[in-house]
Amino acid sequence: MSTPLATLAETVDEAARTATAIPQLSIDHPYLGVDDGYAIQALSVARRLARGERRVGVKMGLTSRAKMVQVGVDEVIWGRLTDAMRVEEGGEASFARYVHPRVEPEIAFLMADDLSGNVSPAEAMSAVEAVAPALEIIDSRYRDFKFSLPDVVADNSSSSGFVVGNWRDPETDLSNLGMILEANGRPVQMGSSAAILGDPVRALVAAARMVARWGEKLEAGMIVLAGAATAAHPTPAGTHMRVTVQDLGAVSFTMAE
Ligand code: OOG
Ligand code: MG
Repeated sequence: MSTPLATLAETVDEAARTATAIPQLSIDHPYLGVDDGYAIQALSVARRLARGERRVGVKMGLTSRAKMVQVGVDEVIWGRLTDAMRVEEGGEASFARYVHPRVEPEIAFLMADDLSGNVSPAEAMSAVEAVAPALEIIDSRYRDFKFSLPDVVADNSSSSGFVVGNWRDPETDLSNLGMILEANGRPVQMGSSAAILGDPVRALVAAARMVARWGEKLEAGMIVLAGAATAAHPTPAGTHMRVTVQDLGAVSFTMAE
């Protein structure tokens, strides 16, 4: 008999809550599919909300070739962001809260209007209030940061923190902006926003479509992360991380003890 999805949701949620690495769910439960992964994710985030966290957005993942290659999964995925994951711009995150955190250079959208289902890039952009440079802190709860597609989806697509810089006019052309990720002042990844599905706006279009499949929408006021333009960088305690995005500016934080 297969383990109830709610039990698996408790397993990944506890792993995240206590920053403890666990074996991939797919090892003991090889029958799990991607839809099971999304069902487990919804149940595990519901546990966070029941503890008082507030839903604030959506993160897209594996929207660039570099990311797909880094983790060996080649499908676009999404996850749910809560207020507890937000790190203040220029502030500190606590290393103790993570298993093996990595940081990624991203672009964030702030929604002005609800958006859901099949939309064109122009329709998607007309629902955007503002855009900003962003950093995502990802942290797989699985040992050695190794997982299958259903595993990573169940683990809320490795969501664990995000930092958003100053919001800018959404008229900014996002299609080919240089992005530099620095660790303690040293450039560690360089790329272009074009690496994000050819244009980060396509990540927003994909987000609207993918959440609709699970009866959700991108709601006015929500933040949507487009996914990393480059591979993620391992971030031990004592690392100051910063991304500079051409035309959008910089955003940074420090990974403290
Ligand atoms: C999955 C999450 C990927 C992105 O921006 O591509 C992601 C992972 O790499 O653990 O957030
Ligand atoms: Mg990301």
